[in-house]
Amino acid sequence: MHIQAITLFPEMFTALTGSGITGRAYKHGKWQFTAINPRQYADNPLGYIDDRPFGGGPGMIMMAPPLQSAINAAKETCPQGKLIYMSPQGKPLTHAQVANLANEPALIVLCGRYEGIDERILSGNNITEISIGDFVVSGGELPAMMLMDAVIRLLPGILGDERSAVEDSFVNGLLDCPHYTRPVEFGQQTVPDVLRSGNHALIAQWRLTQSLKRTLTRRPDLLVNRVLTPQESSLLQKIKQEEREIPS
Ligand code: 9D3
Repeated sequence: MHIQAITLFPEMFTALTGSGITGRAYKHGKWQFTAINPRQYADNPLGYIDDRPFGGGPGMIMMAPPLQSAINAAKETCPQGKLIYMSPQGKPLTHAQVANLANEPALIVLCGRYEGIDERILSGNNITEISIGDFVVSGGELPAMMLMDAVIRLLPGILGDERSAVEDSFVNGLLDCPHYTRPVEFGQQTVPDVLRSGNHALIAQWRLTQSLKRTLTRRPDLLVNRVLTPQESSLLQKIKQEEREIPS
């Protein structure tokens, strides 16, 4: 997959090309990255690409002409690239959407700064607007990098253990269970006996129960839209029963 970022801060993306799983995959040629800086298409010698908003108000707006030139250049390199604008006005990113994006041959990710971009870039191009959640960050670069990281780890041959992608939280719609490793005793806290019992059916049931409990208390919204298996339903019933018997 080829990802092109349109950004005033190309150097930020070295976090993805240089480190961790995404960095190793990049070195192995599993994905390609190029950055286009709209500043190179500025029509003035000082390289300004922003201007004051019509109608007044605080902050600056990224101008349409240099952004359109950058988009055109990106399309030239990646004609089949899906165009994405990281934006607080977009639909919040979901794992299902990440999985769909992982099937694209190329992505062109536009990162905004200042108060945003001239609306005519959005109306004049086929652009998908994507947010990363209901909180404010300073620009589109970190959101773009989060999207890219999520997509890249789903590309074929990236994760060492292919199972970890399948068993992720959100992939199965429940939060993950607690995990433990050595040592068995850590201060006053010990590893739950069941995990050292060697009884794999019992371990699987314990893990599923923990996942259901956590999802019920921390993210009940996830359970609303999820179809439960008969085993999950009966475990959940038991959990709710216990809650009524021992009120916290
Ligand atoms: C006062 C209006 N604000 C819009 C919600 C101004 C504003 C805040 C932050 C304008 C741009 C930004 C920069 N944010 C992004 O570019 C961004 C973002 C975000 O702030 N939150 C969640 N997802 C995203 S994707 C891009």
